[in-house]
Amino acid sequence: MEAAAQFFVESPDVVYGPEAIEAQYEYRTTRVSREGGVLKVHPTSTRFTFRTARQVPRLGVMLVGWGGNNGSTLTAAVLANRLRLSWPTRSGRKEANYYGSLTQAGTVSLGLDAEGQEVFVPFSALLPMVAPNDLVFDGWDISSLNLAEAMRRAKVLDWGLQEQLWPHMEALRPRPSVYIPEFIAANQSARADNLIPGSRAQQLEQIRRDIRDFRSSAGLDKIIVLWTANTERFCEVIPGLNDTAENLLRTIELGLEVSPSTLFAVASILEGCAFLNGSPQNTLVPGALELAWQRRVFVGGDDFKSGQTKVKSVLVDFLIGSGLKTMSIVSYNHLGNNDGENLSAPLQFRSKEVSKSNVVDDMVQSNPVLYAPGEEPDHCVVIKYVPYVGDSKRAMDEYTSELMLGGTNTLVLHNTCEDSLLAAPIMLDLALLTELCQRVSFCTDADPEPQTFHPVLSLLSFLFKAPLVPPGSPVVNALFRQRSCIENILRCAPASRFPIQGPDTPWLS
Ligand code: NAI
Ligand code: DG6
Repeated sequence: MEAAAQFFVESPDVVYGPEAIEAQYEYRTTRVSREGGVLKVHPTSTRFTFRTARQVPRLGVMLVGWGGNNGSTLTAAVLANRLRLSWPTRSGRKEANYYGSLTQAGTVSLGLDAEGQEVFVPFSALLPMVAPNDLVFDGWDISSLNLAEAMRRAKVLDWGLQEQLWPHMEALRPRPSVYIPEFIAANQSARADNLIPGSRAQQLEQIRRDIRDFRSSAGLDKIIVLWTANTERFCEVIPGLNDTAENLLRTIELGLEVSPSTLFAVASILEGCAFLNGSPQNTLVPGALELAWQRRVFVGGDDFKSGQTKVKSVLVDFLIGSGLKTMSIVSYNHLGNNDGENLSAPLQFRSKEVSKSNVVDDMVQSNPVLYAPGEEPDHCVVIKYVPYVGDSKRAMDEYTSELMLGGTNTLVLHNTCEDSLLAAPIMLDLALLTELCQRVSFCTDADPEPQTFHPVLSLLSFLFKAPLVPPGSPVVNALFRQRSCIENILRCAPASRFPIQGPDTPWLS
């Protein structure tokens, strides 16, 4: 097995032009209708032309919560890779890498070679993508610590790596941010010393100025804004307040209730920058989604899918897919980082509980042989704050399933890892894939007008616990169906000869 860096498709259906790759693709699927109690399956076929601009932009990523564990760890990871750092540890020398990143460390099979051996390429080789080492970071935090101090506070990285990174991170300082105490836990107030003053409308304007300032001072072509700040409580969706774009903008103008994360989402959309939400709260209220639709700006969310949920979205898919009836899922976590402290408050825990609990719905609904309408497994989520363990999160899960003839099967998992080292590569993939999606357009024979993907980027579902999808589209939680979605679109854009399979195409709607 080898991982080649570059490949070309030799086919009349794929044209490599100087500016774009154009690929014809025949997408075959089926539609099902119900007629008199009989299911009728109708094969359908649509001919697509995909166009992917080849010019990779200079990309800036603005992190909201830059000085947190995730923000400082991602910045450190990119610097460590760019500088090719290595450092001693008690188990030997370690070198910087991008393990955990689907685009950088995941591969896809191109097919068989003349010897019958499978040939693999990294995901990042399928289409021209921004190289992670070229990303430029900036961001906001309510805490004024510079990124070197933030890295030390996070206690995620080995000391030898921190020492080498210190001079490079010291000059990076988060911009002041919006602090509205009732949205995050009261235990966060002590770090809120770096704030944007003024009314909500003035704060919105300041965020927009920050984005423009970063764009011009760093000479960027594009910026993506990623929320990796503390989990907020859910906000109520209220007609007249945040249900439409117009109402949401008026709410901000009048200084009525809006969460900091929604304020950032609105600012990003108004600046034409994609906005991604890595926390569980409902930042992208209907008004924000409508604004994204009106401005044709990509948004994605919610809540990075890093460890426990990733395993869950594989294991339950396997159990139910094997015909076993999973009836109880109990997920217990403890962690000791600042995220854990924030989640020790009931309203912030509730946001996380919701996003961690709805992750098997599609698998249950896919099997009416096992589950009656409305029937679902018990699903319990517990999170406890234990300061001593720091960023090393412990996740324990118990899955109990019914076997044939009254038997039961109980599986127990224990998972320990540095939470931020799982989250940082996911943040990287989110930025790189979102940027790539901005360069892809397509048309069909029936509708030759070029279109882009729907502004709600459901293609990113693999990376989120509670994926946002376009209205009316099904939510897919099963991990490998989500992975197929990304793989398929990356395959069909450059290479019509590859088979495309798997779930329907909400990314096209
Ligand atoms: P953290 O608590 O270390 O960092 C959050 C940062 O946000 C802090 O530096 C805080 O000062 C800052 N902050 C809070 N409110 C802010 C605001 N309004 N504007 C700007 N900055 C603000 O947390 P961590 O571990 O970095 O996690 C960040 C978020 O990602 C949390 O919501 C967490 O639940 C979520 N998440 C983390 C995962 C992981 O594996 N680490 C996985 C899934 C989600
Ligand atoms: C406790 O669960 C803290 C959370 O922020 C999680 O660490 C995070 O959401 C990751 O969750 P999961 O289920 O993707 O590992």
